[in-house]
Amino acid sequence: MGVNFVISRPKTENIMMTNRTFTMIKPDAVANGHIGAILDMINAAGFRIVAMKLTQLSRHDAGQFYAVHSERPFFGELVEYMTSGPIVAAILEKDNAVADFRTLIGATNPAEAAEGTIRKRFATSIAANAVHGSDSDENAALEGAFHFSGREQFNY
Ligand code: IDP
Ligand code: MG
Repeated sequence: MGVNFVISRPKTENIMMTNRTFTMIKPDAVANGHIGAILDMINAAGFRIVAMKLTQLSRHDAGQFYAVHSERPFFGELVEYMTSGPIVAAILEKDNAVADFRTLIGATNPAEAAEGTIRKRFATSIAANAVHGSDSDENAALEGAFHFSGREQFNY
């Protein structure tokens, strides 16, 4: 009566999880050779990497990803910058992931970022601020799904 062929999938897509956030290591930090140091800080803070890739945003991608900022005066600069070179996109897992990751990265403006944060250490300006971190569980799910299929997200 036919064959039941079932692929075991690591995760169901589009389920909002409170223990996941989405990050990008931005073009300045990649170009300056800081991928390894930033991933070390992420691991040391207790986050597990459940999806990751080196990629580059097209202007269309960046416009979509940052659509919420399209009316802001810095939008053009932001799209230019975010498309200027490769980025590392990743989904991270930890209890309270969104809030804890925002604490780890520090304030948007590196001049205001706390000591010991990723932006304090690696950001070069308010635009080139080394890393992205989702601001809510809903956006974490949307941003993760923007970059990764369900099959690219792991549980381990
Ligand atoms: P966030 O990344 O800390 O959440 P947002 O306000 O969401 O900060 O802004 C998104 C990104 O836009 C920032 O990370 C930064 O790269 C860029 N950005 C924010 N404010 C400015 C600005 O005043 N000038 C230039 N770029 C900015
Ligand atoms: Mg934001």
